Amino acid sequence: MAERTFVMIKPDAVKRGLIGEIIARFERKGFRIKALKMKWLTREEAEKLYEVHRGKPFFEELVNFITSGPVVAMILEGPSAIEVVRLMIGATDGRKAAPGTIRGDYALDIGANVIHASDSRESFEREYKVFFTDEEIVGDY
Ligand code: 3AN
Repeated sequence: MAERTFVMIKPDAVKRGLIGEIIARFERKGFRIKALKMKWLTREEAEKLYEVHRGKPFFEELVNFITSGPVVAMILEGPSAIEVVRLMIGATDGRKAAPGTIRGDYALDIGANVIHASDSRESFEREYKVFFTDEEIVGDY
């Protein structure tokens, strides 16, 4: 059954010119892009996005990093999108992410790790709303 997930290409990947390569992987896999936007998050928006990590030792670093440059956010749709996209991005720590995954192929850091994707339905619902209104999600094509 078609499911939606939220994906964000982080500032490190945008600065390195990896937007196209990363989006191409999702297109080739067969996901439909339902919304797409480049945005420079404010501190307030970043804190909302990473709400669940508030209080953790790396929270400040995380918010600083994610607001250090523009990001590219998208909503993808396809079968088991949440689980499949998480498999495609790989482990959080770029050094441990399996080769062939996006982080495994492009990241060596745990903070600057190229990409974010929702890990649950609840995360998706919270995260996409930081970037998109429901009117910005395109219809079936
Ligand atoms: P994931 O993005 O794989 O779901 P989470 O949810 O554990 O990883 O962490 C959210 C974000 O916080 C990660 N994308 C990562 O960039 C950052 N992060 C996680 N752990 C650390 C850490 N120990 N030091 C710095 N940043 C971290």
